[in-house]
Amino acid sequence: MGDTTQSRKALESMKIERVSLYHLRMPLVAPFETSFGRIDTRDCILIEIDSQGLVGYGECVADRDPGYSSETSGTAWHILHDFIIPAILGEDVHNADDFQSRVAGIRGHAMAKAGVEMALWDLLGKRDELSLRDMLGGRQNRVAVGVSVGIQASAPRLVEEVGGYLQQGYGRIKIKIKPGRDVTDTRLVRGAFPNILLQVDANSAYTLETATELLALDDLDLLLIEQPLAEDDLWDHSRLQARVKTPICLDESILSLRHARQALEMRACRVVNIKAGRVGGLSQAVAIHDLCAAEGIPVWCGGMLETGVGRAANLALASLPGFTLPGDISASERYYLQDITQERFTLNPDSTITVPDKPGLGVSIDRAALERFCLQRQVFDNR
Ligand code: NPQ
Ligand code: MG
Repeated sequence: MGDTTQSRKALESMKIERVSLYHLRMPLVAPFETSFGRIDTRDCILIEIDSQGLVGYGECVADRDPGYSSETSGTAWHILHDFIIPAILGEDVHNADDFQSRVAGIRGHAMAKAGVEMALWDLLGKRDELSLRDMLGGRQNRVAVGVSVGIQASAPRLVEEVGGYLQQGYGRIKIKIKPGRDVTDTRLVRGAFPNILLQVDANSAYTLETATELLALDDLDLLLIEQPLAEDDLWDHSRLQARVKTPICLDESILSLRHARQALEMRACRVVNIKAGRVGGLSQAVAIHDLCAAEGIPVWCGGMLETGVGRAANLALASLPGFTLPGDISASERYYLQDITQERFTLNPDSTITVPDKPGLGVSIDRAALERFCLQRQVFDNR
């Protein structure tokens, strides 16, 4: 009986009647600096899909500049406008897999695809009255989280900043590093807070040669060293991992399930950061989670300074059982004074955030905030 219901739902149609794009620019509460640059506003594209009386939302996490990734809000707009939306508008899209097969001929542009896939999950959940957590196979009601701390003006200033987040209740700290601002900064933080869960993220700022500087981090009891080398450099990560006992975690390098498998096979990392945007959607993110779980590799949910929409999706994803390390999913106030969701996410005293349990993503849009942050809007109508 259960199987019959499942297959009926899987084949139920979901006609894509209208897609609306909103290019948003969100002011941050404070500038955020990484090895690739400093921002004080965050761009994204909100995708709204109307289908049979329901509305689903998804967030494309590409930023204005190609710093973290080669995708930008501009490339995503182009690919959505010219290729992805024409591939689905007016069509019956059954589920995430059906969507992925319809866009399989569009090479790359993972973040653009992931934003649409998220909106489809939101619609499917609203139609079937299931939360995204339940659809993905999540188990927990609350997920462990940490905070990502940007590069500060000085190392003492960084210690102060970290102290502030510990005060707020964050149980895991990640600090951004770059050449010249790595070992000294990290050592000072470790000295000030000997017992905290601490990790670093270089966002690809080193080469195998310059990474010799980072060998000194091995004595600082870090949870992991995230993405020291280039995105397209799995091999040198494996050479570096052989030289350090601290686990290397790959972020930018893991662009697909295949990359994940090959990274594990060549021992390029011992931990994997999963971001649905980077890998082309929540379905790929779950597949990478499943592979890592089978291989005994811990994973955690990365963050892209998401609005409440993407944050809700991250919480659902991070509730899967293999997400055993705290995610980069902070409270809304870490990044935004005003968000575009009615819901604001707050930190529980045990450094967790509660996973939404309403249908789909479980969030509703604050239309006034959406209008306020919207730079450009376009509607694609098939009715
Ligand atoms: C990371 N995120 O883990 C990313 C990097 C990052 C929370 O550290 C705009 C768009 C700004 C994407 C800043 C965190 C960004 C961004 C940082 C991604 O590597
Ligand atoms: Mg990272």
